[in-house]
Amino acid sequence: MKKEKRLILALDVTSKERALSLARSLCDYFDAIKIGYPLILSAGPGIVKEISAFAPVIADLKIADIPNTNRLICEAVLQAGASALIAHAFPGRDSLRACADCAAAHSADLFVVVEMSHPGALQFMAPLAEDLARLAAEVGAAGVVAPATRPERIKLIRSIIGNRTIISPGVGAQGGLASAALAAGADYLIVGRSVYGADDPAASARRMLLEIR
Ligand code: BMP
Repeated sequence: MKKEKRLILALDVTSKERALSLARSLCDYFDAIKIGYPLILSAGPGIVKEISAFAPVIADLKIADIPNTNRLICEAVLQAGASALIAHAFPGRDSLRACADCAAAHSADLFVVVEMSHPGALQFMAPLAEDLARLAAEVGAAGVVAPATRPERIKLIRSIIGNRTIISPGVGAQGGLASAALAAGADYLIVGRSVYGADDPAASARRMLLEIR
C-alpha cells in the first residue's frame, strides 16, 4: 500500500454496481479500499477481485475465531484477491498468529484491531488496548487499527508498536478530526460515509485531501 494520499476508502455500500462505480470514480483519491461484511455478503466474494482492479483491497472481516477457522477465512479472502486483512487480537496469540502466518504466506499485510472508534469500545476494549497492541507487534503485524475519535490513544498505541502502520477510522461521520488523528501518529485515515454518502463523493474526497495536506 503506497503512502501517498494517506486515505483509505471504507466502501460500506451494499450494491455491487454502486460499489464498482464509487471505486472507479474515487480510486485516485485513496491508497486502498477497505471492504467488509456489508459489501462482501451483498455482492459475493468475487467483489474483492473486482474492487482490486481499482485499488489494493483491505478485507475487513475482523477475524476473531480459533486458529484453524482464522486460517480458513484468511486463505479464502486472500485467494479472492485481498492485499490486506483486518483481524481482532482478543482471541489470543495462537489465533492472531494463524492470521499473521497466512498473511505472510501470501505477502499480504495484517492489520490488528487494538481499540475501536465507537463509544462502546471504552467498555471492554480500551482497558486491553495496550496488551492487544503488544500482541500485534509480537506476531509481526504490518500495523494496527486505532481510533481517530481518541487521538491521545493513537499516541499511546504508537509508543507501543514503534514504526508499524496505524490505520485510523472515525473521522467525519463519527466526529473525529483528520488533522488531530494524523498529528497523533496515524499513518492513514479510513473514511467512509463522509465520502460515499456525500452528494458529490469526489468533491468530498478532494476536500479531505486538501485538509490533510
Ligand atoms: P465511517 O467513516 O463511515 O464511519 O466508516 C468507518 C469504517 O471503519 C467502517 O467500515 C467501520 O466498520 C470501520 N471501523 C470503525 O469505524 N471503527 C473501528 O474501530 C474499526 C473499524 O474497522
